[in-house]
Amino acid sequence: MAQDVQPGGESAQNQAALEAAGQENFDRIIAKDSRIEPRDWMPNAYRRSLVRQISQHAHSEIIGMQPEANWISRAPSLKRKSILMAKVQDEAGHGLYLYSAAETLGTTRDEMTDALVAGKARYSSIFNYPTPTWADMGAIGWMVDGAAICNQVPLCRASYGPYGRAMVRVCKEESFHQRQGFEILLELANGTPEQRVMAQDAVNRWYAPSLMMFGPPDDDSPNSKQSMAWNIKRFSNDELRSRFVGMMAEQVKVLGLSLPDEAIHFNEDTKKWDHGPLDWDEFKEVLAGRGPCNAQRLERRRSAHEDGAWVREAASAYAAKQAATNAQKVAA
Ligand code: FAQ
Repeated sequence: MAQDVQPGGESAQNQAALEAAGQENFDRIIAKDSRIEPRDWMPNAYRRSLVRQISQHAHSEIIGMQPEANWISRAPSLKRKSILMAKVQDEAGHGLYLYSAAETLGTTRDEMTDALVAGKARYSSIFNYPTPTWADMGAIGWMVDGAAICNQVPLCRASYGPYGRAMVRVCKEESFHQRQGFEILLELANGTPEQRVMAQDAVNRWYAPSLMMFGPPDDDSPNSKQSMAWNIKRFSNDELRSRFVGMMAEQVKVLGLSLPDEAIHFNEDTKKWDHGPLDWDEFKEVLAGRGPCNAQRLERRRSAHEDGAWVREAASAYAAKQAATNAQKVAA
């Protein structure tokens, strides 16, 4: 008896078979702890989650240039100026690797940038705090880049190939950034009494925001479980935060400064570092766009984007001209 085939039914069946084979291959790659590459089939939710995380990460690097760029012209010596300028340029480079990694997932850089300048995209909470003194450059390097390293070294093993590979280079540069920040603080901590006070004040102000960089507590982290099942994240937010506290608790002794948290201790039962409570209401306020510098950071990014419009237009016109010349050469 002839089978009753619905119009389009055969291609729908083929599609379903392709999806099933794709899912099977994807699951096998994840189970082997191997890598997904841009042309591999991947579930839409995996793609969306990666675009979410990688684009936020890219935006953080770009917005993260602002608090430090603020000090390039005021750094205390030519040497300090050039080191800081190189660091800020590195952050721009990190943003570009990350936008490129996100583009391999099918989202254009223009789409990501538009979301950022429209105030619809997230970027790290940490960059919404002010940098009133030179010691803030030390605290950002030591604590913010230090937290970034703790968080990002495991991301070098992220299951999505382009993201993991970008992270390898980013982490090498962040390690240099952390040391330069530590060295700024070390010099201030061993300087005049006023410099020492300035260093301690910066450490006090950046401590809690840098712990919040790791994201909400595990019980309040909606993305962690799935991200860990997909081998994007390797450790939970609290695990990484605890590791970071342990790292700082040791290094602060070398600086001869202190961390503004008397609850810090190594918990022998859990074998983890514990710390005092954090103000998660403040974190939520910053994420909602109401942190101390959110409006300023976004406005600066918007105006820089508008000011750069002529560069993008010129680059597009040049690319079109080159393409036309090449096409003529091929035709001739
Ligand atoms: N700020 O469910 P989870 C740097 C959001 S780069 C703002 O736990 P997830 C270098 C989160 O997106 C710093 N939003 O989320 C540098 C989610 O919202 P969504 C950036 C945050 O993804 C140094 C919601 O809360 N680093 O510092 C934050 O599993 C110096 C629920 O959270 C990265 O982006 C936050 N702190 O874990 C540059 C690293 N935390 O998306 C210049 C890559 C959480 O559902 C100068 N990203 N949220 O709307 C990650 O590792 C993860 O995405 C986490 C969050 C750990 C940030």
